[in-house]
Amino acid sequence: MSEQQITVRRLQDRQGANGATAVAHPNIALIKYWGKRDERLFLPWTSSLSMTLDIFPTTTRVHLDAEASDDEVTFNGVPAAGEERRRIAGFLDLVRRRAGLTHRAVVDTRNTVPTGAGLASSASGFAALAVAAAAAYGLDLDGTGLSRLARRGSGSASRSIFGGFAVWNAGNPTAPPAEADLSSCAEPVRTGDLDPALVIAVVNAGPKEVSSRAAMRRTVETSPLFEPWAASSRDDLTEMRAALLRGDLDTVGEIAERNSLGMHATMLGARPAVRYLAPASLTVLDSVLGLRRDGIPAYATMDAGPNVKVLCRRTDADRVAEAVRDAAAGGTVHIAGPGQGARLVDAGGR
Ligand code: 2P0
Repeated sequence: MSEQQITVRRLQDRQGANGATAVAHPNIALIKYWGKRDERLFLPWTSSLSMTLDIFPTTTRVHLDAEASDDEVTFNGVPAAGEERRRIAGFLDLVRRRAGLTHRAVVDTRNTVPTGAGLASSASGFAALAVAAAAAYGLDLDGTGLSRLARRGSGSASRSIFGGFAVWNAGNPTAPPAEADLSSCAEPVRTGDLDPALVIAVVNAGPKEVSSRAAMRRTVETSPLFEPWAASSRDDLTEMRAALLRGDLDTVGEIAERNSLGMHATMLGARPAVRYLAPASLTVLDSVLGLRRDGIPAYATMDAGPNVKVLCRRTDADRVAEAVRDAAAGGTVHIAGPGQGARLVDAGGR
């Protein structure tokens, strides 16, 4: 038996198995992540802040296979191929290097969120994969370590390691990459009394034409609006943290709305422009203004897709959902509250 096989056997004995299963939820950013300063290490230009949702979980099982010559990845039972598969295998290589193992893995992911529609499927996906792979390969990581690891799969996944509200720190932009790598991870955000809901209007669940990764790269490289937005986003974060702490949902919503519209402005300024806003998105944005005119505090945020998420009080969520459903004619509407962070649900070997 090789030294590596002995190591894996030791892990198996410790866990009683050679696999682990994790669940993670998507998050919606209220202060957006848009733009990397280091693409290899997934270091962002600015810090971001999000709410982890209690809907659309991803469940991922990672199982080591000593005999396999390659990783085997399935999404909702369908074998993954191309870029999707390459991203997972690259992430597993990172975990293997840290664990000092070369065993391939069988990865089975079940996603309940429409993939590639700007609904953060990569956040829940890589958060669940980080937690399951770290356990399966025997890495002993706390929340900070898991967040740092999840970031290397997809930036926004660093935030889904934590429940409720989380901030992903950009890390010191002048520090050498290895040092910034350590400081760029998420942490929970303290809040005052809040009972928030996010009403999600899915106006189009199909995959987008330009991936968020390509869109943010183009924005950073070509949009004259990027730097001013990044500077104002740093101020937005400071103000939002204060508003969260005093339980001031209206100010949180106002900041979230301007931060998101500003992010979309940076994309519209890119050359060529990236435009995720669709006619139906604008109709939903109008309905949010209408709600506010009627005295219902509701604030919109949008990601790399045409769908609109509306922050409001839990007690207003049904009324907001009704207005948004009328506006998003033909679309679907979901109500989410704050959800739990990523966690292991079973380290068994089935
Ligand atoms: C966010 N988005 O903060 C922002 C707002 C989209 C708009 O994080 O390249 O899939 O894998 O790090 O995390 C989407 O980008 O990008 C995203 P990568 P990711 O939620």
